[in-house]
Amino acid sequence: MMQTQTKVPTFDKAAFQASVEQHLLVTYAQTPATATSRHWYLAMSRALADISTGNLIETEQQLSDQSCRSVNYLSLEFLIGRLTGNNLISLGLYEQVSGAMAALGQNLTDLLEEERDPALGNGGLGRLAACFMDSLAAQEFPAVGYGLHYEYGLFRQSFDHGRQMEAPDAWRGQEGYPWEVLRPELNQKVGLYGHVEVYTDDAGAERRRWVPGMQVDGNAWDLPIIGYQNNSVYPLRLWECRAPAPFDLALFNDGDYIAAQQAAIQAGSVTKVLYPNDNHEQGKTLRLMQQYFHCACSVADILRRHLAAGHAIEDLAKLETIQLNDTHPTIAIPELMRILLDEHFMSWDDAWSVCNSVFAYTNHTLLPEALETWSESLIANLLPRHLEIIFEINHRFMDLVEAKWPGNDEVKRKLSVIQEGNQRMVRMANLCVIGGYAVNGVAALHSELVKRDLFPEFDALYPGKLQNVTNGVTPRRWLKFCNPALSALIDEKIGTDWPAKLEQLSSLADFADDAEFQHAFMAVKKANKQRLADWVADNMGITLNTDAIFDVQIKRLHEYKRQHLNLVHILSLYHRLLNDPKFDMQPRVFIFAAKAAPGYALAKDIIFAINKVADKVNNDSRLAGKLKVVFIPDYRVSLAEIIIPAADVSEQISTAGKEASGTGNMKLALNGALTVGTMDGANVEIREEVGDDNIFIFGLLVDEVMELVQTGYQPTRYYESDSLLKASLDLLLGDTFTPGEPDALAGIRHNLLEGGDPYLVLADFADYVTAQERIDHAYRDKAGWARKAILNTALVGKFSSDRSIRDYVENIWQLKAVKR
Ligand code: GL5
Repeated sequence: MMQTQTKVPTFDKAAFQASVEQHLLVTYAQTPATATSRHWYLAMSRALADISTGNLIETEQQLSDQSCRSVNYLSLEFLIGRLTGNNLISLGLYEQVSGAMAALGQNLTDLLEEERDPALGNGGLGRLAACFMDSLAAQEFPAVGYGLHYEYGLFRQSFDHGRQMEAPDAWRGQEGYPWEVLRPELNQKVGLYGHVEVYTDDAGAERRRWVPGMQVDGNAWDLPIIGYQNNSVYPLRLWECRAPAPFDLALFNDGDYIAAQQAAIQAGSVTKVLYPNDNHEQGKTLRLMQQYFHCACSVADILRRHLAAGHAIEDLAKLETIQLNDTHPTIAIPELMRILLDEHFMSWDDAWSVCNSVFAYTNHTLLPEALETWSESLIANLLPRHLEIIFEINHRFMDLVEAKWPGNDEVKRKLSVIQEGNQRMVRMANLCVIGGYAVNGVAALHSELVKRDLFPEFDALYPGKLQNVTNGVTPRRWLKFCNPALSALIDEKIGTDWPAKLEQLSSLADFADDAEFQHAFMAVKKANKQRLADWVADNMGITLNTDAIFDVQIKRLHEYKRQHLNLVHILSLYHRLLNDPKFDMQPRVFIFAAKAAPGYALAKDIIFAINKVADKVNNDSRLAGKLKVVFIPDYRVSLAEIIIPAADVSEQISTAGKEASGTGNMKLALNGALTVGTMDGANVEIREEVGDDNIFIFGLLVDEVMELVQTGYQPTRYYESDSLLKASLDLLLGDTFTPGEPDALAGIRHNLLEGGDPYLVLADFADYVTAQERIDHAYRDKAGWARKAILNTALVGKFSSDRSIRDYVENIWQLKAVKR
């Protein structure tokens, strides 16, 4: 096979080992005799970070010297997952370091298990940001990721008698995270509260400026984003909020210890914890503080880089673009306007034209409860000057609307940044569309719905501004690293370039009917199922049969994702196995993993119900092992890395129109799982790629969903007319699954019947059952199934995040790759 040349650093084994032992001693006060696995992992990672930090600084310098245009990816979430294993792959040092550590008596695989996932994100949106950083570095498109250095990441989940419990996630441990480096020279000052002052400048002009009532410090922590075998390293810069002084010495000396530390406590709380909501906004003051703190530090850092490289402020848009990951960093728009107007004294028009060519915005959801609005009074209090600027932006925008739709107050009300009502609210999405040069949805269907349903008038007003960039996932983490056995098999067949050129996987399709390849492919799947089964046995004490179909639904718990549709189907299987002597099925293991937002009661009830049903069916000997249910606790990136390679079936069953894209669907298909899914999000495009024979599509289409809701959906009609559905739902009554606690699961049934079933679970149930029967039937044909699984891996090359990034680069950011 032809291989292209990749750049990997030369590896000096003895020097590396010396560096590890040096860190062991100097950083962690251990000798090889006293060190635990955790110490070895920490010292090894520090030794590797020494290499990447050098490259980070050199890359930074090169990009600055060459005046390269960069993208600044602003996101409140980066769900990066463990870095050490992946970085070894990017550095091209996996084998060498494994050998070097073995010679020190350490097993690399065990050491990698010592790393706690940095869970600085909730779900798909945060994980997408991490995949995008990986793809930017892999293709050497200059980039800086800007996020927050949360002291606590997404909560740790455990189950107590089936109920979700939450505990803080101290991801850095006591020793600190070995990959991060503090950059005190980049620290920023950030104001909050206060008032706006009017003054006359030297030329006699009246000007306005913000006089903050409080100031906090932003400390910069850099994590290295290591380009895949190319020596480029970009920063993921995470801001930590601190008080300018640790305490007030005078108060402390007076003995008032609490008051002395008040400012530090307040500042420390800003980046204390990640808000655990996925696809949902909460409108809390502290959250707005987080958002502003993130934007103020990031915008200031972008301007610092720009000015330090000797560029004029007016040229900002030539060298920098800022991508807003959802509306969470919207306040960066008025923040940049404020700096250009009040600190650089630009005219409104000039400042606006800079802003308008710097910002672009990605929309990740149509769900109304996730579209952020902030109360005007809250912004007035926290950011008084920004509110003035928002008003001015809106005022000028309303003139534009008037010119386009003269006298049409309805359209003005709809497009205005200010939503009228008892409490006036600021609509962040509208501000993004008005303030930026591009807006994109995250899958073809979603982007169409953004234009058709969410922002039709904006689309008419700004033709071409609303675009699509279909999401993607990094093939380095989501195939090469997480599925080494399949990767080795692919290497053998098509060479080793595919991790950087995923479309090359399509040549695997030539082997889809090759019996030997089918055998090898399914042997890998079986070994991956065994790896997962071992994990489940060790951690949960449940034994799984690896000949069974491994049916996987892993994602945040949300009504629209319909884990409860999956549950009702499981109940229907249980019912049939016990009551229908003619019913037969392939053994199936239903695997769930999901966190519910702590305040989301129904989502937590669904977790409880699945756990209770699992307890019962897993121990019911009448089922002869045909049905198993496992809910794996504390879902996180490192668990996804074990579950995904082991999946036969991928559940992507959201109500059509609700899941903007999904990215788990891509990861699972890439690893040879067959999708059972609705025509929603990126499922639509996965179907286009793999073909109808290799995916199980069911359910109402977007327009059918809308029509049903508009004409008055009555879930009870489905319940009354479908005896299997009725029997399945009625199993939630009584105490079949909750001995001694009758009706403990009835809330879910109640939500579906009396609660109106807002996500149309009952309407899609019958078709879902049929799709599941097709799966059962297809799995019986071993060669046929292997063919389908191979074709899934072969035909989803489009969903590499490298391709997504190239779409952004070509259609939105206009960047050039810069090779090191
Ligand atoms: C999400 C969407 O719900 C997903 O469909 C999408 O794949 C993801 C990335 O674009 O963004 N929006 C959101 O708020 N979260 C998502 O996962 O958390």
